[in-house]
Amino acid sequence: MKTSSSPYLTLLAAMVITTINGYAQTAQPDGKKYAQQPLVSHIYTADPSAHVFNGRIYIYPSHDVVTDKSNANGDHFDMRDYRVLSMDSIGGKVEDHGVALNLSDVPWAERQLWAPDAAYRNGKYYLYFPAKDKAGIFRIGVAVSKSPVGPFIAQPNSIKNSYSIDPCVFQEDSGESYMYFGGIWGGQLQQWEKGVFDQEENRKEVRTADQVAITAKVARLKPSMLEFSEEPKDVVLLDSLGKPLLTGDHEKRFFEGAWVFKHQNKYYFTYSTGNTHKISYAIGDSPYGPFTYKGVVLSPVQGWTTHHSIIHFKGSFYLFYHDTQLSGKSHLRNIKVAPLKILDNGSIETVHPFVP
Ligand code: FUB
Repeated sequence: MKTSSSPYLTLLAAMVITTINGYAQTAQPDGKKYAQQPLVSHIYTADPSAHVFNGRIYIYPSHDVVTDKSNANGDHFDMRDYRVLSMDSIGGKVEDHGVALNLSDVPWAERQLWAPDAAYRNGKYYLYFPAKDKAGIFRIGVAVSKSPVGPFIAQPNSIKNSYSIDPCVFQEDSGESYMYFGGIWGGQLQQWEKGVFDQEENRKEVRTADQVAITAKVARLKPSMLEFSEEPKDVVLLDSLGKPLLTGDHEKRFFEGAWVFKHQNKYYFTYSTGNTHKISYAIGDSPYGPFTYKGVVLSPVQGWTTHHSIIHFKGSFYLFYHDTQLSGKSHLRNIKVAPLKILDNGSIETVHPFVP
């Protein structure tokens, strides 16, 4: 399925194309060369949550749209549907399976279908997604399908006790599943400081720089995959001295976009630092944490946001992320994939989005 929008034309107008080592490389206006190219260019895509189901790679991205809205709440991220992409190998043809879920088919949601994730259990696929409800509050919903590409049927209500954005579902081999979620500033997490949504408290920072930073939440899911089985808890992020990361530590503290995976019996909590534009990681011994900050997975890309996922496919790790190569506009993004190296000591080699 294709759409009529043509971000590629915008790209051609804005970028210089050169050829290096036989590969077409597009360069930023400042001459920097991208290390990877967009996976698709017929639609704008962001927030790629990739999974391997039945040996094939499925990507669940946000579907960015052109809009003239713009404000600090992120209203320019005005997405109205989800489409699923898939490929049988890294570098293989990317198939667009069309619309998998429409905003108009989610009874509780009013606008802004932000970064989704997906999971499989007992013969069914679950699409988890944030959206603003009719009161303008971000909640997390779930929709179900028998196929990884949908169509997904939304549950009538958002997940009870869910709030904020960016759900990520991590599953143990046993099937036990945990949802991580949350995002500050436009993601509203700071508006839940008092345990209920505070409409007035829409400042970016509600804690002082020397206070422990607001962090992501985690809750185990019921076997139905449709509800939390417990109250969401804080994902504690520690520095190398074992102290919680502080609000003023914008280089390291959690902003949004959690993604969790397990490697050599350790749990990797990876996330975006938002306004310092990094994807970082922290390691722990339990899906609940605490997680100790270790370093940077992805250095800043072109664009304000980036958002990622990590898969293990045919013996190698891959990092999916987005930048704004096609449009040069912060709300019209395109997804990419890069090889990811995890060293024998468990540390991640930082991926750089530009060729040195
Ligand atoms: O796509 C909208 C928002 O931008 C996502 O929810 C965030 O993670 C950021 O990528």
